[in-house]
Amino acid sequence: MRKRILVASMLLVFIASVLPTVFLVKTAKAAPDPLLGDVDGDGDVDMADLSTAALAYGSYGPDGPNRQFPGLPASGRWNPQADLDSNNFIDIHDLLVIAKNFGKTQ
Ligand SMILES: [Ca+2]
Ligand SMILES: [Ca+2]
Repeated sequence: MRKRILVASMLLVFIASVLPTVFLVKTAKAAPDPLLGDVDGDGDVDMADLSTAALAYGSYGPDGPNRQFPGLPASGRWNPQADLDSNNFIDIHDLLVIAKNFGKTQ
């Protein structure tokens, strides 16, 4: 009889220790993937994103591993959020990312 009580007690302790972990795993939400083309980060791809990227069109970032113009500082209109392909330059490829995802929301 004592052995059954001991086993039941150990089982209860085990369940009590595991239950919060199971609850946390079920309720935890993974962070959503970033929405490609969402330049301003508001959860959709719309004209605001396109106009922000268009204002930065032709600008380039500071020297970096993907630099386009070695030795030059970032141009005045440089907006790293609009550099959607991370090549340190805002060009048609960045606008195409927005066009492909235009209208999408998270
Ligand atoms: Ca947006
Ligand atoms: Ca780019």
